[in-house]
Amino acid sequence: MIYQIQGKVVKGLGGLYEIRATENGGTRRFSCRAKGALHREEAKVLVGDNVELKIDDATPDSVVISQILERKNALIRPPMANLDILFIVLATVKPAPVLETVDKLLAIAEHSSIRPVLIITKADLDIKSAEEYADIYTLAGYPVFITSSETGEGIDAVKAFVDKEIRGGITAAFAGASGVGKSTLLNALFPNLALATAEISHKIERGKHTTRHVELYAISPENSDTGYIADTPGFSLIDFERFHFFTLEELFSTFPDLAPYIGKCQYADCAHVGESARECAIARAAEEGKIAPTRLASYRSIYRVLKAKNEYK
Ligand SMILES: Nc1nc2c(ncn2[C@@H]2O[C@H](COP(=O)(O)OP(=O)(O)OP(=O)(O)O)[C@@H](O)[C@H]2O)c(=O)[nH]1
Ligand SMILES: [Mg+2]
Ligand SMILES: [Zn+2]
Repeated sequence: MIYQIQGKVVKGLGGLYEIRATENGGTRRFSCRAKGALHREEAKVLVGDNVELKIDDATPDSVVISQILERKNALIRPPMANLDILFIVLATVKPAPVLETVDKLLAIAEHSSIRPVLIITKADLDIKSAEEYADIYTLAGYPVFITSSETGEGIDAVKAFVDKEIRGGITAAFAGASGVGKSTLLNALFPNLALATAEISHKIERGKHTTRHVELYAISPENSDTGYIADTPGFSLIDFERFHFFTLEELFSTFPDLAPYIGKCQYADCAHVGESARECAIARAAEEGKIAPTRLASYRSIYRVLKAKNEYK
């Protein structure tokens, strides 16, 4: 008999996918490939996808992904679909964060209607920086956790947030640069995971790309209504020149902390990029400490790239 069931892609590696499905009240995992059309770049299966499996129980191993069900959203980095919550992880030092990359991730999450949450790791190495970064993102209106997997600081608070928010099919992911401690923190939250971690390189103070693939973990594996959380490979660059994330016109709406000042600049067509604090309400707000200067700098940097892209077209 040939029949179809639905499941969720929890891992994808070299064209082989792992699917978690619920059948007759129990959960089952399938390892399978996708049908031809779903290998093409524009229609590729992503971790987090809800899919339809075609199963022919006369022939063992004849399970195939026959269809990708409608997506809420899809990201390029980390390559995932249907995210509800994105934990953006940055370390105080080793590696020092690039706030522009953090802000780009935030903007992409906003644009995809994904709830962003910031996690600052390695507070044990530099508590002053931890508080500085926390202030920037608290001011911007985001939830922020300061943690240390070394001392255990903040782990209970993150765990309480996860227990409360990630259930009933909610899907979350940890994202951020290599070496910030994503896998280490996930291990602290869920000791059963036993994910591989590695020291960062001393010479270049960069992570070693220890996690190599995106994998989604069911938080209560025995429960069909579980939430999911993903560990993802670290990345250092989010390239707006090369990839399309959103348009210049959409940029402003991805920085919600700038929104209160819209319409208050001297000129209606103010781009908030080069104007003086006298003319631009957003520049003024940054000077007065109502907006973090680094946030405005990131906005301006993305603006310039998207603007240049528009002119080149
Ligand atoms: N001092 C200190 N070290 C930490 C902390 N969290 C993680 N580390 C260390 O940082 C190094 C990198 O941790 P990982 O968990 O492998 O980092 P990752 O973000 O998963 O890196 P990728 O998988 O490469 O993306 C390891 O040596 C950890 O022990 C922390 O809170 N404090
Ligand atoms: Mg890792
Ligand atoms: Zn302005």
